[in-house]
Amino acid sequence: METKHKVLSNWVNEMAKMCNPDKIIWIDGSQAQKEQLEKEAIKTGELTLLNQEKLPGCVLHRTAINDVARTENLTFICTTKKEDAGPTNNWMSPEEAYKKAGEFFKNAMVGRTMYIIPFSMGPAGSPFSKIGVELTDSIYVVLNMIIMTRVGSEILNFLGTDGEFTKCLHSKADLDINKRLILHFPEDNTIWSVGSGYGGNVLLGKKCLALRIASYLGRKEGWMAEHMLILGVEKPSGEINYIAAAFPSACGKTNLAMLVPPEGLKAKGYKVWTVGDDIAWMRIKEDGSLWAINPETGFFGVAPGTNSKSNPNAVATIQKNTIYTNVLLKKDGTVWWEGGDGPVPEEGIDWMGNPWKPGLIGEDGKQKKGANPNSRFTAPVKQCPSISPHFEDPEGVPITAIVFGGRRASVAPLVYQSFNWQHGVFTGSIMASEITAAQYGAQGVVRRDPMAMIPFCGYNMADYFRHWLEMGSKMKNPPKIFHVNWFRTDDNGKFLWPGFGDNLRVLEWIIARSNNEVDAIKSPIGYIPDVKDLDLTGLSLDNNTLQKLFEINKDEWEKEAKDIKEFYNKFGDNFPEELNNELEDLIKRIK
Ligand code: OXD
Ligand code: MN
Repeated sequence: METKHKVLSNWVNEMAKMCNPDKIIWIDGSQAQKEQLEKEAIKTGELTLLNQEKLPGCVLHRTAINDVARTENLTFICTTKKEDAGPTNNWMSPEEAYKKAGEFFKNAMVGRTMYIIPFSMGPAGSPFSKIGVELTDSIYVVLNMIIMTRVGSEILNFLGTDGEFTKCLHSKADLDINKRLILHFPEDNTIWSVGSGYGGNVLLGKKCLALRIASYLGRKEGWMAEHMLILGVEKPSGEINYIAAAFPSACGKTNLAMLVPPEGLKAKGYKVWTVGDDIAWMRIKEDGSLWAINPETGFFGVAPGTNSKSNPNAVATIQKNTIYTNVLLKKDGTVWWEGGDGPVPEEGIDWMGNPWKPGLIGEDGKQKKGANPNSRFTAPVKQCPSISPHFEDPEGVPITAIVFGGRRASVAPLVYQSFNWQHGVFTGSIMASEITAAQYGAQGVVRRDPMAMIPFCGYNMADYFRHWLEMGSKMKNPPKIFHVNWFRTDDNGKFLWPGFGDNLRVLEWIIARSNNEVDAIKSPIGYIPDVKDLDLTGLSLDNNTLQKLFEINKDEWEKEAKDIKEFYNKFGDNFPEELNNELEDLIKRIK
């Protein structure tokens, strides 16, 4: 395979000269080539073939022990001017970044093969889509990209002789954390990632292109790249409303995207359709509405906690053609993770490759986990039983409502609606999520994470907020904006709301509000439901619980407003005045 695209072939030659691979292979997207690569990776131990009777087409991969999550401290936005990266991103000058990483890339592929992966985010030919080419020395990356994106010769054909593409360079190099860098050059439409083998750092179509670079392009070109799931809620009448929702990592995006209606709503005739679980690209169409696609073709989901109760659609999706990363390997060649289905296995090989049994104590005095808490499955979207018939639609789906959310034990009620678009942008900009003791140790610590984009915005977030405001003013029918909190607790730390499938009860109200079908109560922070308008059949929530779910506590909100002000102050003069005004108005209303 070759290309007549001059810029592409020159760039490939230049990168090959620097990385010095023994061989170069173009990924053509064929089944035969994929199988060949799988075989090779199984031979070298990069992959382990799982029980093919029980898990056909499935393999297991273990990353290096110090390489199991995104490394935000080693992730940089490299713009000429520092202020273009803004106060929430790490910044490095392009000159320094190319030089520093260039040293790590030099001869990094000696004795290895460089794979060239042409890929498209979004259906090729759709007005939404963007093309990238990733160079990598990892078969694991190639096989993941084949699931997560549209890969192969077709994409090269589509690119033609002079099409635009994002230049993505990756090398594992020697997986040394001291020589690891994840660099974004939005001005050059380029990504360089070196020294890591972990998904979020190396599947460059995902967080790096589809969020960081795409958010930059979106602002320039007048569209939006967001950290959002997309789902369709089909009403008994057959009408489908699409919702795009942003939550920080580990707040249940994949579970919500694949929601199974609870008995009561199922009996009413509700169905839920999955369009995407992580990323939404959104454009304003001629009809003055916002339309969205999921640019990916796979799920890169967190395994622990995924089971037939929490997410039956995910469990069904990952029974075949799935790459498992850092999970426990069972004796029968199948896999398991904490919070997974079935009994805890009596023995197995843990995510680090060591013999494991329940109750083993690690060096830190804690019980050793069989699977890494951030272990993952990579599986094709098409295998999901709830996949939307519009998943591949090049036109996307029309968005009725945008939902923001976080994990808050207090402060935020179950659901509220913003007063208008500008107030909705404010609502997104004040998003926050609590770090739980179980996860990170510092219980109650709140991290501000506007629109869940703190780790993923490729430019100054003050400009990002302005872009959101401008998008709203360009729309005739902007989506209505809501905020939800599934995680409010009682005084004993017990969740007040059942969550999971029952979240559809809240989505039902959101859709009714968006279509002006139901009234609401005006509160200082937004519109909240009259409880009689929520379908709670089959739930046994007492009055006290309901009251607590919707409580807006003056002291808590005054403290919150102070914290928001401090966060806003980081941005300096560049910050949109509209949002400062919204904050002042909020302070007045809660008084
Ligand atoms: C992800 C994340 O992997 O948000 O999707 O960390
Ligand atoms: Mn994510």
